[in-house]
Amino acid sequence: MIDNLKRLKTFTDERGSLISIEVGNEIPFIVKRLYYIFNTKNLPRGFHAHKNLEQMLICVSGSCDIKLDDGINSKVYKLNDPSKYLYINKPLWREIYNFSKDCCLIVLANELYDKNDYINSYEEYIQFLEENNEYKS
Ligand code: T46
Repeated sequence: MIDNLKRLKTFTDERGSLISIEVGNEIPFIVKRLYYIFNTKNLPRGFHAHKNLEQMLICVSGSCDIKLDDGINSKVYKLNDPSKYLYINKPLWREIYNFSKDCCLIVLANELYDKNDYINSYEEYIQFLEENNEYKS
C-alpha cells in the first residue's frame, strides 16, 4: 500500500502557526465539498469505501486513528497534528476511531455527496476490487 500520509508546510512565528492549502499545489483536485467531523464520542465511524472519490483528511484539532485497507494490506495512521493529512485517491476501505474529545476532522472532497458512491460492506468492497482490476494492489 502506498503511504497516504503527507505533510503540509507550517508558517510559525511568535503569534502562532498558519497552514495554507491551495488547489493545484497542496491539493491536486478541485474541491467541491468540505465537511467536518466533531463532537465525537467513543464510537468508530467510516466502515465503507468509495468507488470514485478523492479526499484529503486533516485533523485540525485533537486526534483520531484512521485505518486504510486496500483488500490485502492495511495500515493505521494517527492524525494528531494539523500539518499531517491523509490523501486518498482510490477506493480504500476506511475505519476511523480513537477520537480525542477535542477532535475536529476536516475533509476536502472532489465530489458532492453521493450515497451511491459508497461501498458499505467489506465483502462488497472485495468484490468491487475483483471487478475493477485497476484498483487491485
Ligand atoms: C469518509 C469519512 C472520513 C451528508 O449529508 N453529506 C456529506 O457530505 C457526508 C460526508 C455525510 N452526510 C450525511 C450522511 C449521514 O446521514 O451525514 C451522515 C453521517 O455520514 P457518514 O455516516 O457517512 O459519516 P462517516 O463519518 O462514517 O464517514 C464520513 C464520510 O461519509 C466518508 O466519505 O470518508 O467521513
